[in-house]
Amino acid sequence: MSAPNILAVSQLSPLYLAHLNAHFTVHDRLHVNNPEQFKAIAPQIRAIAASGESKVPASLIELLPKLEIISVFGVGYDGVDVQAAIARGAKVTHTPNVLNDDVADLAIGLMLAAARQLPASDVYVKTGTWAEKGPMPLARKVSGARVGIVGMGRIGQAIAKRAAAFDMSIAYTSRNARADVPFKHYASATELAAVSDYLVVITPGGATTKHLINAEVLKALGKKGILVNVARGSVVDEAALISALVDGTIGGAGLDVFENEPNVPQALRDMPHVVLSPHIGSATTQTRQAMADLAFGNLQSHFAGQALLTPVPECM
Ligand code: 8YV
Repeated sequence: MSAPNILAVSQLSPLYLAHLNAHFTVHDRLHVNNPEQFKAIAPQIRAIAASGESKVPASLIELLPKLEIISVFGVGYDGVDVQAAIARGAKVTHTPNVLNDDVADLAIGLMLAAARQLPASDVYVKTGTWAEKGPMPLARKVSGARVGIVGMGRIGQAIAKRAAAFDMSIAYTSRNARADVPFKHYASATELAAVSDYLVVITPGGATTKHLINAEVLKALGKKGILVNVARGSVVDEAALISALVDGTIGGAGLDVFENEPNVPQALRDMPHVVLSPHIGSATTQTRQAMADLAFGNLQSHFAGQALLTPVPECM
């Protein structure tokens, strides 16, 4: 029997692609690169391989009558129309847990970098400004401060664990209060921001959280507050954030995700009190390998007729 045909819908990690190429017939972005050829192969596509940032809309799913599974290399699957997949009889899988540590590490890293002005300090030394002008302006303290976590899922809890080691007081907001965490729950992001020095966003993307962090939340965070986003760019109203940073409504930001990646507004790139990274939350060799193994493992299990390793909750 020939290897199942798989459509890679966006540029995938070479680690994931290596597994796919060894076991399947992979059509890498054929729908974009060669629509004519794609039309011919579409009826034979049995799986989609995607990344956390991929868009898999209903309009694409409808073109694939034999689609059985969408395996996302990433925990977030907000770009996938899960209901359309289910309607087609296809399952969706993702890669939870294996990236919790890395994303939480980066959240703390961005918080420290923004508060302690690490990128500016680096430039200060390397350009000889230290020798020229003397000590740098003072920064803000992280240890013992108040952190508000927007989203208390697996990664939110990993961030809280790290924040606790910094003696931070921890509170959170999420749709429902959790019985299994000891932190104070706030019903809204605005209420949480009002009692936070650092607001860390780690809630899923998608329609329900779009622009959850808006002008009102930023105002509540206040002029000494620092926003950290390691979730999805869509969760923060980027225009409102830029205004808040420009007029001093908030004190600074550490951002790993953006509304229109990989395009980052020039205004954010120009601001000295903003620290940016290019969506690297899970980008370590170890974690990306674990994600590749799990994303592939889901496909392998499916085609072997076994239970999926990590289906998304809607497909459990
Ligand atoms: C990856 C992610 O950046 O897990 C997610 O939801 O966004 C990330 O881990 C992505 O899937 C790799 O392209």
